[in-house]
Formats: sequence, structure tokens, C-alpha cells
Amino acid sequence: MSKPTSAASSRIDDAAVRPRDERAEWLELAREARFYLQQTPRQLPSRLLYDALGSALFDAICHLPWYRITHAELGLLRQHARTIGQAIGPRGRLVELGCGSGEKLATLITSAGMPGLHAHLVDLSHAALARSVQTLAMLKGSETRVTTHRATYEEGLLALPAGAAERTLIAFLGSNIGNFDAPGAAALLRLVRAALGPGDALLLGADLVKPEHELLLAYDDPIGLTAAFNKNLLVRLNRELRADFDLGRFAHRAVWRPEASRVEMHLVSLSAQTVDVKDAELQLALERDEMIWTESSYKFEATGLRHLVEPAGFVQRQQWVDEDARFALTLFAAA
Ligand code: AVJ
Repeated sequence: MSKPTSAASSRIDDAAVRPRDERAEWLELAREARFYLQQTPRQLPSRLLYDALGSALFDAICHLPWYRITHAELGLLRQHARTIGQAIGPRGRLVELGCGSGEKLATLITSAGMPGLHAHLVDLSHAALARSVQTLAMLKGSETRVTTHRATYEEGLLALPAGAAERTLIAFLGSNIGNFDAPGAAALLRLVRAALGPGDALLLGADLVKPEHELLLAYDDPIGLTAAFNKNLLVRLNRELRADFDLGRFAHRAVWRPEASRVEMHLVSLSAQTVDVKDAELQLALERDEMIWTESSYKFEATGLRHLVEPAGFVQRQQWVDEDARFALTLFAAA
């Protein structure tokens, strides 16, 4: 499935993996919705937020003054690009898990000057991959080769050609790790480690604990973008699973749970109501104030990150912290 490209300086391939089958994906969506909506409390996996509109809304969120992760991380990437670039060396391989718009990778390549880089982009959203490819194609003279993987992180990692001769850096940025609870993060990090050889590197972006009012502004912003991002999950189920969620009868809510060190996003039912999710063969009876839990965003302590990552087979090399935004970029070497 490789496509020719019109880009001047980049070559683009689709991954040499089985393309995600549309019907299989739809069946999986129905199965997941059915399973998670019947849990107590009711839930939906946050991964499902990233359809085409969801990815575009998340991109927009990154421009909000109250959501400081992206801006802080771009600053750190720009400042320390040379050091990060040295972790790969010339003609290396860079894998980004959840590339979104591709802006972070483009910033890194531009600031570090990584000649002959082979970038592997892993994202669930076709639209996000297309945007990333475009962003990278616009970089002049870097001769970056791009391979896209429309896949989950786990599938993307397993699809990487093993035993590559080139040095590899896996970039897991934007505090995407924050969507995993501790056992989930540990399992994913072991999978990341398994895709690397000794001396390869992991670049991890992680959002840090900060005052509650700042967290609530970031996850329940005054212009309602995050609310739209959250509610779009119901729009998606209405469209893809023939559900009949009445959007006017749900509210977006963000809660900070200090004991668990995470922000939760919920969709709260504003009245007692029943919802039919046809293709999941599910009738939901929701009470007033009952919630559907759609996301956890764990927040970290900068000094605690090594205790999360090192047991998976890494050694911390360097850490850069934006103290103002409370965000950390940490470079690990595979042990
Ligand atoms: C992309 C998962 C890192 O948790 O901060 C933004 C997603 N959710 N606003 C995050 C998100 C609400 C974001 N991550």
C-alpha cells in the first residue's frame, strides 16, 4: 500500500501492515461501547474521542490559552532539539506515538536538523496522519522519509520492523501517557522498550501536578471547546452505532481527583433518560446526574517519572521542566 508523493523533500509510505479493516473496526467499536457503557460507573475509552472531528477539536484545544501542554512542550523541544537529535544521530529512526497534527515532530526536525530521518507516525485518526504528512512535507531540505501507521499505539509498536540497524527514538509526547492508569502505562512502556534495542531512546512528555483551578480551566475551558471535544464522542456513537443520544441532555464536566492524581472528564446526564445504542444492541437507562466517564488525564511529579519508566527497562538521561506551565520532557535510554 505505498503511495507516491508530490512532496518535494519527503518520501511517504503507508506502513507495510494489514490495513485496518473498516468492518472489523466497527464491530470493535460496538463491542467496546456495549462493554464499557455497562460498567459501574459507565465509561467509554478515551481513545474513541479521536475520530476526524475529535482530532480537529483536540488540535484546536492545543491553541487555547488555558491548555498549556502543547505550547510548553513545543518550547522545550525547540530549546533542547540538538541534544535530543544526538540521541538518534544521522539517518536515524523516529517513531511518534499519537502524532496529531505533526507540529511537534516538525519543530524537532527543524530545530535539531536531522538529515535523512525516517519518521514513523502512529495515530488512530486518518485525518491527523494526513495533516502530519503535509506538515512534514513542507519542511525544506530535511529529506525526511515518512511512514504512516493508522493504528493504536500497541499495533503501531508491533508493526515496526524489528532489529533495525538505525538508532531509534520513540517520542511519546503531549502527556499522552496521562491517559493510562499505572498498570496500563507500565504495560505500554514495556511494549515501547521491546520495540527498541539497547542504546535507543524514549522521549516522554508529561504534564505535572499543578493547582486545581489551573487544571479545571484546562479541562473545562471558558469557550467550551473541551466540552465539544467530549460531547463529540456521543455524536460519533449516534453516527457510527445508530445511537440516539440527545446532546442537549448531557453536560461536560471536569473533576480533579488529588488522591488519584488525575483529571477526569465526564458526560453527565441532565435528566433521567433512556438511550438506544442500536448497533451495540444496548438500551441504557440513565438516572439524572449519572455520568459516563470518558477520560482520565494523570498528572505527574517530575522526580517521580523515572519510577514509572525505569522499571520497564530504561535509564533516565536528561529532564527539562517548564516550571511555569508545569510540564516535563524527559529523555530515557533503553538499558
Ligand atoms: C492528548 C490525552 C494528552 O489528556 O490532556 C485535552 C486530551 N482531553 N483536553 C489530555 C485532552 C481534554 C489530552 N491528551
